[in-house]
Amino acid sequence: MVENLFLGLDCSTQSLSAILIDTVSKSVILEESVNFERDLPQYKTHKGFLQNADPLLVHSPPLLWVEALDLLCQRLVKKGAPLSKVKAIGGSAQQHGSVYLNATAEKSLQTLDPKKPLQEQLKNIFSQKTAPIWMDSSTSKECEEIRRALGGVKGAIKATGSNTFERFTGPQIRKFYKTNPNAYEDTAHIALVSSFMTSILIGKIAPIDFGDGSGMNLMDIQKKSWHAVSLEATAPDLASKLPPLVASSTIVGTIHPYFTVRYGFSPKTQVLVGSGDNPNSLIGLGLVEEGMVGLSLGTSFTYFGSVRGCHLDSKGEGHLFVSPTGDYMPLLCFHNGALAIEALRHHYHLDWEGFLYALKVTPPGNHGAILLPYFEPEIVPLVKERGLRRFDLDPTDVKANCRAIIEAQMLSTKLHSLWMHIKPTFIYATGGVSIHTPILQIASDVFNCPVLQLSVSKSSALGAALRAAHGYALHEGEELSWQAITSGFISKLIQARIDPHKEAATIYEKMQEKYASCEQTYRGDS
Ligand code: XUL
Repeated sequence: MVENLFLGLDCSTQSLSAILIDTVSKSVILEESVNFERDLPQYKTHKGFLQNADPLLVHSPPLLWVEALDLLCQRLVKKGAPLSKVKAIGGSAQQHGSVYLNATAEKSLQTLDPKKPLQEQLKNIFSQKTAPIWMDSSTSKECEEIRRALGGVKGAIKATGSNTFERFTGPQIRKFYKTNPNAYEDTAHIALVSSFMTSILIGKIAPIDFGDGSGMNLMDIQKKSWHAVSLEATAPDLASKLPPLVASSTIVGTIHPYFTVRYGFSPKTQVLVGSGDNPNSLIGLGLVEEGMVGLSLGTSFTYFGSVRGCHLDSKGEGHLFVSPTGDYMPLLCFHNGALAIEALRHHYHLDWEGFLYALKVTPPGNHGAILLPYFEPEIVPLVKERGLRRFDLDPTDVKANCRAIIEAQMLSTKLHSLWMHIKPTFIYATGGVSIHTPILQIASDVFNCPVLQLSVSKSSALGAALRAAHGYALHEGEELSWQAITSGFISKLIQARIDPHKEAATIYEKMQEKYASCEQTYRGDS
């Protein structure tokens, strides 16, 4: 039986997952996962991060990820995963988080002894024992300082693809330098979560790829190199602590003997540069051509796609990342996604059945009723204080309120994504809320575009495995199209296709203007 096996690893906020794929049969061979809170309770994390009295401070211990890697490999071996046949490994990780390594790190990584666990050998390589992660929002001051040096919001966007954001790595590094200058001085290398995990696999400090580099406020989004002015504004001597930036198809080394001896990987196993979970997920959903967009309906909602041109969001609400395909990946992240729907359901004492029934018996356009659902402060549009606002909507009309929240979420997504210059041909929907087709019908009608409902829970790990397959083929001199790599996998994941209803689409087209003016009124008032 001919097989071509590739392994994808994803170090997310709450777990480390593996997915093993065969690109000949286009199938997932097996999946395995380590849950940080449940499986490694000694690190005392809650949902993968450390509880802090200051809710703005969100850190995780990187040693937890180190130990999780050993545990994951043990579980793969126990399950009988054919690790000796894996040709290449691709890594994915939560974006923006930073790991601070001291001068002993390089040697410790190089000389890993297969007889001892990773955790024992790597516990002293950190110049800061905890890593700030993407949920940290304690760096407003540093954002302001770096933004000013880059010439304000527009300057920051033009330079790095995004306005300065609290969770982005540059502001985090600046805060570390300001609050702990000695530990900063002791830092020889700064890694992202993805490059840190890759460094362990290859036993040396790994480069950062253009995709994850775009989430740092430190990379020149056009030239794809470190941005000198931003580095200067962030911390002294920063260039010497950062690894090189490389394209996300780059093979960065072969696997360290630690993994061949201990877990049976082949010494020939190639390791691809790691990338962020969002760029990986773009590949895991098969969004490799312009016009294909992803709508991830989780706790927060994200909307992203693939475009050729470097189109920036001059309002600074969205981000532009480099895609693994070499094109660009615009992304919007809405805080009030599923969490807002849950809050509304809770308010009206409705279960999901009741909520979906309300969508069924109310008409598209909701007779012009609009609800702005800021149960939590919102990222897009920027709303700093939580608060609801109803326009032509009676708060006691439960059913109309249910329809209004979904219509507002979709109209907002459409309105704020205009800068992306993407006319969607298909919307690929994932995430917990996407199992509800009446919600996807509203998305389809608002965007006047078919929505494909996908069943995939580990799109980032799958994307990492597919990236490994693509990078390996390139390395072997074979030019494989992204379409050829992804299509066989993605077609198996499609559960349903939801087409737009013409009349509803016309109603929403007209409603867009009213929705925009309601948002403006709210922001003017608040
Ligand atoms: C994107 C972001 C999150 C993390 C989650 O900018 O902050 O999607 O990557 O892991």
